Amino acid sequence: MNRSTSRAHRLLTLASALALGLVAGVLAVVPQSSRAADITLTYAFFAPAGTFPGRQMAHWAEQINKRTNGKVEVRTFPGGTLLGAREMYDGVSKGVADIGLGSPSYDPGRFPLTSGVSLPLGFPNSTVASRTLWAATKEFQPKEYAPYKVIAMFTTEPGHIQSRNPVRNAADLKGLKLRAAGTGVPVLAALGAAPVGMPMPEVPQAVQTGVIEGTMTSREVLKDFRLAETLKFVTDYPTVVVTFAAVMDRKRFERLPDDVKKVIDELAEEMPVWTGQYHDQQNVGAALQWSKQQHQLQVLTLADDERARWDAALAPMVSNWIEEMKAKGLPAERYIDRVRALRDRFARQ
Ligand code: 3IO
Repeated sequence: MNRSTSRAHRLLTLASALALGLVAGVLAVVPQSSRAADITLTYAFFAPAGTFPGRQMAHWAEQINKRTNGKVEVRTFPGGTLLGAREMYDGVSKGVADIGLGSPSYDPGRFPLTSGVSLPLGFPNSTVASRTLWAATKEFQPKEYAPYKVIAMFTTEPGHIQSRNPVRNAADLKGLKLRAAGTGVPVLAALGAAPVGMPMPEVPQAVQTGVIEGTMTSREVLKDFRLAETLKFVTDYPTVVVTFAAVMDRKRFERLPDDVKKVIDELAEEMPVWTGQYHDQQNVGAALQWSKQQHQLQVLTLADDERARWDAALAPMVSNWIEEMKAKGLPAERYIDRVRALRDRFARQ
């Protein structure tokens, strides 16, 4: 290369660098994240953002934005700021929010078939129960979701009694005012307690004011709702899961472009595992560790004969549920058979 071509080359390099710089500058002025999205979806949840269903919501919002290259933006409304637990599904139907994350367990009358997943069936964890819930919902297409497009499903781990005073046997439990959701209410009744049904966000105040002596649900609430400050005992007896379903109004979903629908379907397949694994592998463990270290939480084990009596007390719940649902014309027996088979399949994986 002689001197003049070398100079020309340098000039060219400078020119292209400037041109690149200009392009980069324009891109920097309009970064992906702030580029006006074509579609904005509002997403409501009844409990705080830091809880595991709230983290699921944030993950979904981030992923849909990423996988549509910024075409879809989600505005999240956690903590019941747009819709509370009791109004979630009606709120979505009325168009208050495009997406609502609610708990079918809170309203078993409205979601009868889904309540079968929340029977005492011995799920080992949230991941297995979440995958079972989603697979059974796809197979049975329950009528209870007819007005909706289900975009994510998952469950808690099986609930545990978390109480102010130790619960080691039926005598400790007798008449005890404990809060639960959905099928947790008949579970506690069968064990001799005095169950009170209420949504999770109302629990901390109900504990503080002494309206309840404890709650039965997944154990991460000890930290995520700071319940371990008052509830110092967990009974090591896993009971029933609480279900969650995030839905869109079906007609609203149908109006979305095909490429966006495809991403929503793809994410629906991933959310049970993503949420179950976060809850099982990080969330619950961290909460138990914090509660033990910061608040002297004690885990109480049931004696073998006591455990056998509790199991026996809960055993009729499944056959009672089947009779009740059959009377409503629902395929209850087939549903439970499939739920058990799916549970066993996912537990082996
Ligand atoms: C729950 C609901 C919202 C936020 C965190 C949560 N952890 C467990 C639940 C389950 C539940 O709704 C319940 O009432 O037991």
